[in-house]
Amino acid sequence: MPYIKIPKGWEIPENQVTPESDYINRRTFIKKMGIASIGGLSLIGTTACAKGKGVEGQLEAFRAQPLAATHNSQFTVTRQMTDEVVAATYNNFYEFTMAKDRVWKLVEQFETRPWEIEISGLVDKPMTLDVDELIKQMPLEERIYRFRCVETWAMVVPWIGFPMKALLEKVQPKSSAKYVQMVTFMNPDVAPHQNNSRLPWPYFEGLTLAEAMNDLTLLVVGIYGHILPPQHGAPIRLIVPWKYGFKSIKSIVSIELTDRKPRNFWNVLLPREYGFEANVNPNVSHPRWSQATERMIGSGDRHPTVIYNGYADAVAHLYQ
Ligand SMILES: Nc1nc2c(c(=O)[nH]1)N[C@H]1C(S)=C(S)[C@@H](COP(=O)(O)O)O[C@H]1N2
Ligand SMILES: [Mo]
Repeated sequence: MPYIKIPKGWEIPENQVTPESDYINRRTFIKKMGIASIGGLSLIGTTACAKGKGVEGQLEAFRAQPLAATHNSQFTVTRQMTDEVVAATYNNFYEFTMAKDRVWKLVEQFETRPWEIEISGLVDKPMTLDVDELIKQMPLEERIYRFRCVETWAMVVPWIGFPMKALLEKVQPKSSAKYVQMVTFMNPDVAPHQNNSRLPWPYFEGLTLAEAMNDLTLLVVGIYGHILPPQHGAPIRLIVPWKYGFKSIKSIVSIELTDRKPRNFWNVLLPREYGFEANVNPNVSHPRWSQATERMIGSGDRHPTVIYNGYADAVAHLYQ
């Protein structure tokens, strides 16, 4: 099992128990002052100068790398699709920054190829695969899914990926496997916020094996018809559309089958605010956000939150 640093209770003083974002804002501010005084300026400078083209210029390079995938019309939603630029400039990727509108810039020096992903633990056929080899072997589908963050914003985007089930069948879980633990890359040289040692990097998440085997659970390698831009968690990330966004771990390097319930990043940081299951539910408020309604990014339209984010038919049986 990859090494995961669990912060002690005293490392998370009560007065820092604020948002998914506010918790880290204060620290980011302190960190920035630190960077300015120790010569991290070159890092910031490179980003600003070399890439003056804006997000459209950045996305051009990805549109030039289309991914062939079968559109699966079973997963169309009635809501309006989120604009690509809106989705690409409003991201949670705390390894880089807490500021949603700055992630797309900070990821420009994040190299997502070559990239290996290790599948290990309670499986008959453990393997380590190059992500592009994996993509070639897998049946790629495009699915339009609703996506809902616990901060109450929502979007509708066309993901390209393959059911996690297809990968798990390849490695053949042993009958003792009950859970799947996933871990994100660790590289503080390119992901500056990973220098914040108060956070239990690298990011980690988990699912029950039944959740991982559900048909909705996707390993995503593309969006809007092309390979995934780094801000969305390139080269490969999870999407579990009936759960709050923090479950959908980005830039995965390790998938491990276990017989013990995995920990998850936000639950370790703030156990009274973030659980393991984290299913979208309008009737269960987060301590700081009512979950009764959600706001579509881009349009700003508000809608009532739907149980399991609208996917009850596919997943409600998992929680009887
Ligand atoms: N490794 C990693 N995965 C992550 C996060 C993160 O900070 N690091 N943020 C999560 C949260 S809170 C959300 S809402 C979604 C955001 O995905 P998007 O930026 O593609 O919309 O990614 C999730 N996966
Ligand atoms: Mo989120």
